[in-house]
Amino acid sequence: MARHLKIAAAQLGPLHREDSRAVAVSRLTKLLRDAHAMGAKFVVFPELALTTFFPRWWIESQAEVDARYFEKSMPSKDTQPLFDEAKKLGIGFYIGYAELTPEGRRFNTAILVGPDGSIVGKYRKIHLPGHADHKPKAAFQHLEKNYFEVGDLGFRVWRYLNTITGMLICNDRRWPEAFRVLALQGAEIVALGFNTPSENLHYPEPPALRVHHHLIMAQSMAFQNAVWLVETAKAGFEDGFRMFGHSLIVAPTGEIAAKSQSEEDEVICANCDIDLAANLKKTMFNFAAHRRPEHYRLIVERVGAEVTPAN
Ligand code: ING
Repeated sequence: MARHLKIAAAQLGPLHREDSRAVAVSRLTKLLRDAHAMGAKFVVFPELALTTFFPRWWIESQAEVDARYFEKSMPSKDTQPLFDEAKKLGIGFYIGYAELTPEGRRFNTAILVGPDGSIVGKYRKIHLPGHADHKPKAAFQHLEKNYFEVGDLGFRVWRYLNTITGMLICNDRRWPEAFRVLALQGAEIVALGFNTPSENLHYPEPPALRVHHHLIMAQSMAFQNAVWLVETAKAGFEDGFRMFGHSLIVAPTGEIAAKSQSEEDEVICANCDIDLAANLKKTMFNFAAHRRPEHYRLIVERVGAEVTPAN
């Protein structure tokens, strides 16, 4: 009998600089109830789901950044209502937030919360895009390298809701190695929240092309690693800066099982057959039978590309 898990991607529309935690939490809680009404048992919220995407702003004062955008504890009095509602409904969830540790370290973090409200696992974003310096001439900043440290917890999976579930965040979806490390640990589900600007910071890239990239990456990463991939956007115009939606639930076959239609608060849901990947993992993507790591050494040893031709 194949295992099924009803999974929802709970997409958030814009959060503006002035929006309080309470506003964010009340919208997240409503999305949780909507997902529950659809029968979902696992809900994936976006990256940095409690605040606006603040890395688009250069903020001189670290104290201001910490006070306005980082969580000193999780849950806190502001976020406890979300944990309480999830426990009452018996729903597990993934949520992304900016983490300030007691030691004063800062990460772009995501957690897996069980249906009993306990924190099962934590992931700290490893692929930080953008830049660390202020670019005053740019239309907007992308300062994740300035505000966050590279994650120090690695790419891990957890036993979760009778599945093996791993976590990633946003830019990680552009790096095949991240998915492969999870798949090599037996991942059956990958949960990934994202905030992706519709405009490119560096050159005039057609917005439709950015969405095309998002869609082909999700389908190929899910298929090549035979995992269910749930990617949830925070979207819409945040203080005038647009981010795209296209939240997705992608099957291990690479087919899109559900996709959001708006750039607002929106829940999409799919009844995922967790054993759908069984045949793929036994044949086409039977890693043990087909992979040849002895020929992959450059992937680990070399960081940037270097021209080293055989002739
Ligand atoms: N956002 C974007 C992302 O990787 C980005 C940043 C967009 C980088 C397009 C490169 C190209 O989807 C986050 N938050 O990583």
